[in-house]
Amino acid sequence: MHELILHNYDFSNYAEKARLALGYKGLAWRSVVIPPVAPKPDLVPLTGGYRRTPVLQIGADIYCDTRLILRELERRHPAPPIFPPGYGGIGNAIAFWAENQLFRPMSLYVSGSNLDLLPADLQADRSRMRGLPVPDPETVRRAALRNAAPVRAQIPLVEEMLSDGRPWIAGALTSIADFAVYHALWFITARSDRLAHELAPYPRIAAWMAKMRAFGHGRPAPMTAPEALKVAAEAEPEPTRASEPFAEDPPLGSAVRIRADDYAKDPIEGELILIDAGEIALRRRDPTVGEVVVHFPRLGYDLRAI
Ligand SMILES: N[C@@H](CCC(=O)N[C@@H](CS)C(=O)NCC(=O)O)C(=O)O
Repeated sequence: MHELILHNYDFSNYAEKARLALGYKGLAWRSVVIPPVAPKPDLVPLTGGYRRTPVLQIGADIYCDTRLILRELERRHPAPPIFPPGYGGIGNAIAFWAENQLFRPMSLYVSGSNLDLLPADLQADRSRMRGLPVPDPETVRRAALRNAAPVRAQIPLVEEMLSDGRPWIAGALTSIADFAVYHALWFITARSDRLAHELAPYPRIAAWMAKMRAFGHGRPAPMTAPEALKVAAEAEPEPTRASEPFAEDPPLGSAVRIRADDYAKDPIEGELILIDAGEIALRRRDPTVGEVVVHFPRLGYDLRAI
């Protein structure tokens, strides 16, 4: 049984989502700290080009994107559940809102307000990642101010979700909705308390965030990037389960290219070996790590035959 290895860095909010899921499930894991900006020479041999954060490695199987990472943790460690029966529809709908309409202005507001605390090359990297021109600091500060309003207009919606006294965002049970909303709000004060006043008026949010924080991060132990590459090189990818493709999907065994449909659209190429409504997996060979299987969620990714 291979260890869970999370490639992550401290101020990544999506990494915080994964760390908290590991804590909620009470799991031991190895933590590889990756650079917050490209290039990521010790990560891309594993992923084939995916550079986002976090990435979960289990031997020679590489799971990209927290939408799949949390599902995979659930598949291997079902209790306690992040996707309890009956919560999938509402949970995923809330998560989509939290990670798009809520988080995008949040990231511009928070990052622009903490410019002096962030790595100097972060803004330039993120602009390049989105195919945008590199902004000067004044432009970043103006964008932060413009995005205060959509943040302030949406935080009360979370207080309202909790206003009937429910313990968790989607109802009686903890679900994916909690993890997705939490990491967006966590980002507000992850780097400094400068924007803590944005959350101060909301007692239900404060009580709920304290319960989420109490899940902790499980039992992380450090691992170096070369060690993680060695684990992949010495492991065989696990056998894949049976596919359930849609009629329009490329056939299993074909050469395909997959890329994120929002930003950081670096293409990843390989042989299609698993596809169903939730997941797409490609087998690839890399000179450093040999054969690996890279797994993506279906939604949020564009798949083409090449
Ligand atoms: N949909 C992805 C989003 C991941 C994401 O955008 N993460 C940010 C960091 S919080 C990122 O990758 N930034 C660029 C980088 O770390 O290189 C997920 O759920 O994992």
